[in-house]
Order: sequence, then structure tokens, then C-alpha cells
Amino acid sequence: MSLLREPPLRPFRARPVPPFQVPAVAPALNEAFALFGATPALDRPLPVGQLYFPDWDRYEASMRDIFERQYYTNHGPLAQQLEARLAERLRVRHVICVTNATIGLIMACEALELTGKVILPSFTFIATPQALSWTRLTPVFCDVDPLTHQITADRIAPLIDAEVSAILAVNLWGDACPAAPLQALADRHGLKLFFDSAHSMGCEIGGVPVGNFGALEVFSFHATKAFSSAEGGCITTNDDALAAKLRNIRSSYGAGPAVSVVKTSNGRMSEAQAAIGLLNLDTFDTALGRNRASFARYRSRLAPVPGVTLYEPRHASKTNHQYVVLEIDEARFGLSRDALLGLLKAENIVARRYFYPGSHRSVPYLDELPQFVDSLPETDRLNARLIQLPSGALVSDADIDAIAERIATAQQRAADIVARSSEA
Ligand code: T4K
Repeated sequence: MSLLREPPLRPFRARPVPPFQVPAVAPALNEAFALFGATPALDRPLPVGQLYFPDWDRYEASMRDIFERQYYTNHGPLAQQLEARLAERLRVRHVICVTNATIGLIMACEALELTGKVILPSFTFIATPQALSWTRLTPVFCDVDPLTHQITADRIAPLIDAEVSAILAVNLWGDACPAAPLQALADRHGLKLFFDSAHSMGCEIGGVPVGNFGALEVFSFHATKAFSSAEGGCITTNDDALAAKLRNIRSSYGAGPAVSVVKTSNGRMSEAQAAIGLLNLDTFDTALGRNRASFARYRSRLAPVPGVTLYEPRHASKTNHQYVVLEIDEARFGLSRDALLGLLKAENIVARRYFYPGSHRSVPYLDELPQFVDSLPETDRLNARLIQLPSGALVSDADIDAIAERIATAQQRAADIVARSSEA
């Protein structure tokens, strides 16, 4: 069966979300929370990741195709097909598929010929600054906007000095940094601007797909992303010369026009990865619709809970609703973020505290760049208050209701929970 002939799945239809009711009489702690003896809210651990994967029969058929062709990697037909389809979808000239976003970021630093220092947020996955370290660049950590969690031109400007060669902006949580002011700032100072868009497949800024901004953008197709090829990623650019360089850096034999590069790597995407990517691309709009409905349900269920703020994208004109991120205000909620995490874990709700403890407080930067330890108050505040809830393929409406109900009850019974926990 050819991957090209697969029909798209029916679009996901959201059911109306009923209003949320906090029970008038709160149950006893041992009936309300698994931590104190109740049955867990969920019957199996539910991770934060998206884990959208193709139907087994379609996967099996595409693997059989690969085995029959006996062509498993090295820029094979499926990798080329995925690049072409992504380029069409993102309306960008070049898509260079890679093994994962981390190697994509490393390749990007090499292709852009960066030197010295690069400004980036600390509030990101550790892979972002690590890519700089692999290419012997020095991170300059920038604080983020407290409302949008993104870096802004105003915050970057004071950090620019003669050694800075680039800005590596990170488009977080399915939102986007304000790209136009960042580009204007970069142009004014002769800096390269590129984006870590690991979270942003399917997002748009002012109707333009993310993937078209800066010199280039890097996406992740990890299993926990909205669009996945199990492992994988891509680099997008509208610059022909840069694309040619990236294709030559991606592997020692190159692909496309041969250009001279100093270093090569192995950032190739295998045919098995590309096959999963192609199958998931067929159903990506269904996944986005499902994410949108889940997000709306979380929003409606959690809106009445004091001390809890659901992160809403503000710059992106279209988001992928990849992340359900809550900010916990301990003073109003009654419990700390970490106390709530422990409570949810016992309920099989495997929420996470991304990005903790923050790049500037992680090895090796804690020791190598101590000047940033106490200089990023907004990042520290978010690191201490955010919680990421399960989202994506494995999360049903009933799961969302159960998760929201436990959070609401935790807020209602916060004082009792604190008292009981201090007895233990
Ligand atoms: N830039 C940014 C801003 C990023 O967020 C990332 C990656 C990158 C760059 C680098 O992209 P890649 O090089 O990875 O393509 C995960 C992912 O490994 C990572 O891709 C992601 N961001 C990061 C935010 O999260 P972990 O170690 O925190 O999560 P992990 O692997 O423990 O998975 C989360 C949950 O999902 C677990 O509870 C278990 C569950 N899970 C995970 C996998 C892999 C499954 O149920 N099945 C699975 O196959 O890093």
C-alpha cells in the first residue's frame, strides 16, 4: 500500500463542554485523594506527552514498503516526500528533515557561522543552550515576559555587546515570540536571528506559518510533540544558500547542490522516521482539532478554580494547543506547585514542571555562567509556579474532567491537605 494513497481521517468533532460544578459539600480527604487512600482518579498513568501515532495497519504497510525497497536511510524517498509535503504546508522554500531538533540546532549554529555569544532565553528545554555549547558558543540568558513567557526585543537589547553574533529565540508553548521587533533589533545590530520552534508545528503568526521567520527555524518531531515522527525534526528556511549549506552539513555526502562546508555531521532522518511523519501529517489537522477541543474543556473546567491561570497564547494567530500549562499562585490556591504535583502523581496524573530548574540553574551553566543565577526573576518565578498537564492523543474528555475535579478539590481542601501532610 502506498503512503500517498491513504485517505485522510474524518475531522475530529468536539462535543459541547458542560459547565463545571464544584461539589457543595467537600468529601473527606481519604475519599477525595489517592495520596490519602482514595482510588486514583485515573486507572493508568497519563503522561504529559502528545503521542499521536498512526493506526497500526497503516504503519505496518508503510514498514513493509520500506523493507521491500530495502532503502532505509540516507535521504530516501520517504524523507524527500516528507520534506516536500512539509514545505507545501508551511509555505516555505526549504525543509531539511533531521534526526531530532537538538542536532538541527547544532547544524543551524554551524551553518550560520556564529561566533562568540548568542542571546537566548533560559526558559527553554536544556537542548537549546546545549546546542550552543556543542558549537563552542557562549549562551547569554535573557529573561522572559511574565505574561507571554517569551523573550522580547526590549529584554534582549540591553544584553547586546560586540561579542554577540546572534539571537536564538524560542517559540514556547505553541505561542510565538514577537518576530517583527526581534528581526528589527537583529538587523539594527547586524545579528543573525533564528528560532527554536520545537513546540510550534502548526502555528501561525499573522496568518504566516511559523517556519518562515528569521534566518531559519528548527522544529522537533519527538514523540511528545503535536506532530511526531517518533524522533525527528526539521530546519526550515527561505534562504537558498543557507539551505544548501545545511544539506551539506547534514551528512558527509550532502544532498542537493554541493557547497563547501567546514564540518559535516550525521543528522539524517531515517525512512522509518519519515514514514511515521508522513502518516501523522495525513492526520495532523485531526490532531490539532482534538487538541483544540481538549484545551477548551480544560479551560472551562479550570476557570472557576481560584489561584490557577491557564496559559493562553497571545502572539500566535493560530496555535497547536500542544501544551496545557497552568500557573499556580500558592497564596490563592492554598498549595504550592510541588505539593499539587505530588497530589496529582498519586492520582496517576503524571504532570511535569517544565522547565525546571531552568537552564541558568542547570549543569554546566550554574557553574560556568554564575552571573545569571540571580538575574532572571521572571524565569525563576515561572520555574517555581508552572505545571504542565497531560494533553494530546491519550487524553479523553473523562480524563480532563477527572484531572480538573482533583485540582478543584485540592484548592477547596488545601488547608486540610497542608495540615494532614504536616502531621505525617
Ligand atoms: N527545544 C525545545 C524548546 C524543546 O522543548 C525540545 C525538546 C528541544 C529543543 C529538543 O528537541 P529534540 O531534540 O528532543 O527533538 C521531552 C522530550 O524528550 C523533548 O523532545 C522535549 N523538548 C521536552 C520538553 O520533553 P523529557 O525528558 O522531559 O520527557 P520524556 O521523554 O520523559 O517524556 C515525557 C512523558 O511522556 C513521560 O512522562 C513519559 C511519556 N512518554 C515519553 C516517550 C518518549 C511516553 O509515554 N512514550 C514515549 O515514547 O523530554
